[in-house]
Amino acid sequence: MKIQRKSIKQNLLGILAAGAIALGANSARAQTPVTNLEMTVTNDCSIEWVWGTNYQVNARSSDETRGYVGGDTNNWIEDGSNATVSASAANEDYIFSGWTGDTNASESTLNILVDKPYTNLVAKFSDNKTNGGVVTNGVPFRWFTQYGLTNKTASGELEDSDGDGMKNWQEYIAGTDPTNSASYFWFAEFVWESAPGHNETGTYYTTEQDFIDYGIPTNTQIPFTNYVMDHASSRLLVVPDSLTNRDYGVDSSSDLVSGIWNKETNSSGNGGTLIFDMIDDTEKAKFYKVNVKE
Ligand SMILES: [Ca+2]
Repeated sequence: MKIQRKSIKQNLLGILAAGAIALGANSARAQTPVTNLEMTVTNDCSIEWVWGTNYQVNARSSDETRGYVGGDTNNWIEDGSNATVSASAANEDYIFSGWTGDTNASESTLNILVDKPYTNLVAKFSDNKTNGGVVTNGVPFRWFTQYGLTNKTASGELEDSDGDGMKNWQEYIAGTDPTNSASYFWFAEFVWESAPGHNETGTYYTTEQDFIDYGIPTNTQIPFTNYVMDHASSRLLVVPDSLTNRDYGVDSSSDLVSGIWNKETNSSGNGGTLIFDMIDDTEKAKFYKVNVKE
């Protein structure tokens, strides 16, 4: 007979017999569960069923691509006994970052005195970006791995692996490919001049002569589908391939000599073409820069 709830179960440890002349090895409390007891009863006697409590211990990884758990997980542990559960990162790209659920312990190996069920031990793992303990520009190791770059160090962050002028850490922030010299962070400026009050809707294609040169490839065209140009002098700053997990901003200056830049606007990326409409900008001489941050 076994009594079991979801994470607690009672196991029959043995049977005690007293006052009887009990025969056989099962006549006293057994160390292991006993399912049969044969007695020859010759006078008054009593028997006692002895039960032990077991609790379930179960640990899991918050992300099995980043790390795993081992030890006494997915086990039944006797009440009052110790269980050991450990967490390990899957590879050098990740590090163990603590437990959540039944405990908030920070050590990767847990020694638990089991006096209740532990069914929600969740190991957390985060990006390894410490470069041997030194945090520099915060590039995750997995990003180097993604692009086949093996120098996962501070010097690797500062390299320009594809020779496009952007350092690898800058390409990580911008979400560009550090191994493709045609992939780098850039933006375009498009100025639409029309009569005051003019309002047009349509698809606009910019060509290189519309741009101030920010390193835009020749003959690149960017479509603005159904974009309303409703100002006499609309000025659009365009980030072609924005990322949803990055923030973009525009700073401006009227004087490059002073080096003073003022924040104009900012926006989260939308996963596609991000357009900053500097619609109220009437200054003729103005300089812009677009920035991106994680
Ligand atoms: Ca580069």
